[in-house]
Amino acid sequence: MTDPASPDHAEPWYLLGAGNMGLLAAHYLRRAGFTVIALRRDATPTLERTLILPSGEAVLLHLDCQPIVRAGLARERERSSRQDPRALSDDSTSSVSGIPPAGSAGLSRAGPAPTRPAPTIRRLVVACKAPFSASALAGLPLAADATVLRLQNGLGSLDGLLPDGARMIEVVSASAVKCDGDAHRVVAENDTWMGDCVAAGVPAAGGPAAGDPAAGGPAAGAAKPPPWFAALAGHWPKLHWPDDFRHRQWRKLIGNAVINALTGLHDVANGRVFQDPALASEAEQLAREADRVFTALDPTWPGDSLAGVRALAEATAGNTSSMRADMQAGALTEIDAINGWLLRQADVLGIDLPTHRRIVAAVQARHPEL
Ligand code: KPL
Repeated sequence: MTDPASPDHAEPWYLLGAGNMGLLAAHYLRRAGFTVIALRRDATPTLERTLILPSGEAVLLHLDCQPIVRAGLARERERSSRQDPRALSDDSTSSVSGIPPAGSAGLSRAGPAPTRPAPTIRRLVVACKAPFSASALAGLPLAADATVLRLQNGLGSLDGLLPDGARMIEVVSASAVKCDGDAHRVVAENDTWMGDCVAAGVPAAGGPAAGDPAAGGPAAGAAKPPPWFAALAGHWPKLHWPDDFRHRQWRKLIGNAVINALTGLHDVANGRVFQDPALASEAEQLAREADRVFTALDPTWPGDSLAGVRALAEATAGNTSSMRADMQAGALTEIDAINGWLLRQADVLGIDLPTHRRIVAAVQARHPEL
């Protein structure tokens, strides 16, 4: 099924954000025969990470790295090197700005200057945390028709950041990977869904228009999976390309909008959200408000998401949500891409979301100074 010699395998995948989920994606891509290159801010030539699979098997991931060189800078360096070969060995790129904090997105702070011109990136996995997307992507030498897999919580974090002709594929995963000492432990290998990015309010697959095209972002993409998908699905357990992708994505967003925000703010495990009557009541309001937005965007949205959120909280009862972990670490959270995205939709639709407004303000009030 997988033919690593096929032309489709010749094009490497670049990885932006070698954290837990990025490494899991890299592992599946590698297993499917694709080359994966980690993008780095420094000149580290290779990245070695251990991934522990649910079976207990430890996989040593050895990824080649590519230093990030801004598109304009890459052209400039190429031009100067033609005029003066010494130009490629100078140190000027160490002042490149917009670098996510070390460790936050699996990227390091700027180091010595890269010495090769940057290749054009045609396939990219964006797995850095949502708030770092703009700085991580700024000036990357992306091909005009690049394929980008967005493996991040929340929605809209890449809006306006990709070339107009890029194909952005959203990845929604119920799998979970945790840091375990120096290793990355896959604690749950659950369903993962992929689908083309469709702007909110735009019909997903040629259906009637619903609501207002509120979010901006790329227009509805092709509904069919790209050619490489079948090869990848043979090696990425429970990977699907569903027809109702958008609803699955929205269900995940509601789960995050309720559980992450409440567990982060109150510093509790996921299960506590429905055990504590005050939190349970907040959860109910958050879910109800989110349902109003999704129903306005798409009248076929079933609404009544609370039961699903409760089931998710119970299934992950002992977990520390990613937002709680961020807040414990004093890091920036993904609140803007999750609840903030809902607020932006609601704004355009003329809907008030008082509980989301309050919770976004409360979480942001705890953000570190930038
Ligand atoms: O996706 C999650 C997260 O923590 O980001 C949940 C589902 C809430 C599990 O903790």
